[in-house]
Amino acid sequence: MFKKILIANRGEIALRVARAARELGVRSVAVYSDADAAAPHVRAADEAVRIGPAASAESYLLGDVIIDAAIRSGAEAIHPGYGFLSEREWFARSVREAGLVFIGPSAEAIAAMGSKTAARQLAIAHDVPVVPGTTEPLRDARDATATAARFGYPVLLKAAAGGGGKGMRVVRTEGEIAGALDAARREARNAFGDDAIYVEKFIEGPRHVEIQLLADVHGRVISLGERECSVQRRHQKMIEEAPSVAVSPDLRRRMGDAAVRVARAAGYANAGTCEFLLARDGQFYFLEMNTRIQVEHPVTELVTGVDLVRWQIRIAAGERLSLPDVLEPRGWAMECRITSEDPTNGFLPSTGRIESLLLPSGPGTRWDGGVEAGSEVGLHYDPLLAKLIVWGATRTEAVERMRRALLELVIAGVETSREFHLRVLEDPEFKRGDIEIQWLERRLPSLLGRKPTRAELRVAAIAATLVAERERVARAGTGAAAEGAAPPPPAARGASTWAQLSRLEALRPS
Ligand code: MV4
Repeated sequence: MFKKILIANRGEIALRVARAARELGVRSVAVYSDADAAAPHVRAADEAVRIGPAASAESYLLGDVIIDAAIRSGAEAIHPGYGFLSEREWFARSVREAGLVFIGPSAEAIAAMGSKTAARQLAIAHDVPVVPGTTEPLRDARDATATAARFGYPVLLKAAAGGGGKGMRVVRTEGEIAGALDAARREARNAFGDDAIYVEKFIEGPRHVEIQLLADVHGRVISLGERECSVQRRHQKMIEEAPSVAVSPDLRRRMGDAAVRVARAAGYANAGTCEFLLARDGQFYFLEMNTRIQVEHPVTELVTGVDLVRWQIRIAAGERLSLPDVLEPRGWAMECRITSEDPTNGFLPSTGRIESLLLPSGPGTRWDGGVEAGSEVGLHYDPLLAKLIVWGATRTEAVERMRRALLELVIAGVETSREFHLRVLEDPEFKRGDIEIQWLERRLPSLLGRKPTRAELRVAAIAATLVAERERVARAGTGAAAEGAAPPPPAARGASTWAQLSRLEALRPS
């Protein structure tokens, strides 16, 4: 085992890796930008190295500076977390060439999965189902028209270098295809510097189901089952769970076997995830492989009892997987991503200081967070503040437990997704597990427009009365002063309007 590793990341995932390292008796080195000098991940590690100013491009994305920090601190390996340098082929190669171990797959495996068309070809060659379509880039609009006619509308134009939905266009009629091809090319060129576009049949209303894999460097690959990630908005997942209501033990085995074949074909080692579309008819299609630990890995940990990050480090150190081939999920796990975004304002990022933070705890409750009271939330990094993960014996228990845990959570100072999550948990379709990749966006108006309940109005009325009373006392105080009555301060004026409105609401007959 390593004596010391460097964590090339920040926030909750840096803390997650530091915890795994400590449990293994491995020392950890954090890196930080000027914005993160006082961040929790810096204190969670045994040592910390400053790598640059706040901007990611001048700190967390500087591979050479990070490798240099690893060498100087005597670390033997680098854990990249997710995002930042985690899926950069050149970084994995540079780490290896510096005589260090990259805690992740080889540069070659990252490259093999980086091209979506190459990954598709690899899947096809190993009998893994992919969506009907091509793997050759389109030449021009004429080629696109002929190819689309072959598969039938609707079709989806996708960037070969793609991922994350960039350079993707749905085409429903022949008349739209030339314009869509131009638009997809432009977007792909800007995003990836590569404007190659190919065609797939468009699958309507599928679920996004992914398979978690672990592979050691001795050629053993195992599946840890699926995660259901359909609750997403603009390719940002909001809630994930394991298992999926749509996956039977037989389907789990078939999807797991398919994912294992893809990983073997790529010579894959370490933790990885194969993404699939699961169509309404039960057909599944391989989309792409993510060559990193993912944000939502804890739901798999809670239903399998396997510590994925600990295994990442053990695998990188050359250990053999000592887990069974088949790991049936036990119970149900669910994760809500707590972000500093304001759902009532188009999910606009919210900034400021976290004034207070009260964390949920109790049975089946896990908090993977990267912030604390006093943390400044800016615009330099991803808005993910923390993940709230729960376990229950059944899906219903997990939903009830998540609701309870979200009610315990208090974050003051920045807007967060907390209340939005509470609303999703009350949705009858969500409660039934009746979700697919377009569900959240279709449901947004009803989720955001929902009227407060009687109980919520009652709480608001009680709070309003307390605020009004405090204002009355404050006014009595200023009235006694020599200057005469001053208007209440702006904050109090705002509170007073709110107080009046909520009192009126609460007094309205039901
Ligand atoms: C699709 C699809 C429907 N049909 N391919 C989105 C990003 C990339 N990973 C692939 N994506 C999709 N590919 C076919 N042939 C729908 C999506 C898609 C999607 C997939 C997974 C999770 C969320 C999504 C949201 C919108 C579209």
